[in-house]
Amino acid sequence: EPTPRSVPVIWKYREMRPLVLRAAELVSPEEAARRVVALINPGNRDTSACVGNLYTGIQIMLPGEAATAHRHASSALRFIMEGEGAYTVVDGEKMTLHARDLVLTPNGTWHDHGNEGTSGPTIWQDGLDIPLVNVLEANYFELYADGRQTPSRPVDASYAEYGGTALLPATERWTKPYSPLLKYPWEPTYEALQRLAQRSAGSPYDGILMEYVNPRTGGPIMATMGASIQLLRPGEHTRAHRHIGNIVYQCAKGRGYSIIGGQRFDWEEKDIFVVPTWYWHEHANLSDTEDAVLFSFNDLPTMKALALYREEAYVDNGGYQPVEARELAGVGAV
Ligand code: GTQ
Repeated sequence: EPTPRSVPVIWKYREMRPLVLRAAELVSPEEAARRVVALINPGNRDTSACVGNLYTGIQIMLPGEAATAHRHASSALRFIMEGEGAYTVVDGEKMTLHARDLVLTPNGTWHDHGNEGTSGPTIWQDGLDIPLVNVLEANYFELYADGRQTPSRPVDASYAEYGGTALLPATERWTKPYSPLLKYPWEPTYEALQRLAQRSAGSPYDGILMEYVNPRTGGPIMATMGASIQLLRPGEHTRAHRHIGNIVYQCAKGRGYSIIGGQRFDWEEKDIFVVPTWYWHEHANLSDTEDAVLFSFNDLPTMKALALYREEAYVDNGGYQPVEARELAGVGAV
């Protein structure tokens, strides 16, 4: 059986936030290029990974600060934790960042970040496949010659073209191996979750689970990493399952706990925790009145592309049974 070196772990936001603010006192974005507090899995300290071959870190951008543009073979995503006024520019498209938005920086795209606000720091979670691409010895890194990008497309252009509706621009020819939609704002995401919760029982293992997809293909947002958002109804406690693939969670709303490999981890907003591959896990919403929402990203597209994906449901007598058909039908959709 898979025996991951990574262990389940939770990083509490109230403990991370002062460290991230301290980082902003110690180094400037000019010195650091990327000023990030990286979360390292205690089971695998010699790799800059939070779980499996996934990397995560907390990046902070103070008002008036900006970091230069670069690109690399690694893919990146960001889930915004707090603050107003920051932006990221991806291949000439400037996107405004707001709490709980998901923004993509697919592999090979130029990206730089800044904060034009006046009200305080913007803090976000970065998710990258750096350890995977490094272990495959396929990475490169290139600095942008002109420092920062001059936007060549209107602000939030991909969201105007691809987001918010089930309509796609008919004339567009998109051939790149990642989603043409780069920003998935929070409000419509939460509305979609609530709408689905009204008409669906959801998954016994995940509650109301929705995947952020490439609107062109219906497949995952990027070739190596996927992302999901899930809602647990008041009082909901899911059944346990395990699968191949590592998951990095951030609590977007509410409070609850997850039992991972028999250990309980209590979470509240902005806490980050990981489920290593093949660990049994279940989730519970601790509120009887409010829903709880978990954002997550994962390496499932990698596992599925390599035909390694498997899933098992925990059975009450301590045994297990394979989960068939419906989930496995996803294989090949990458
Ligand atoms: O924002 O470009 O946390 O390149 C690590 C590597 C962030 C970024 C990280 C990166 C970035």
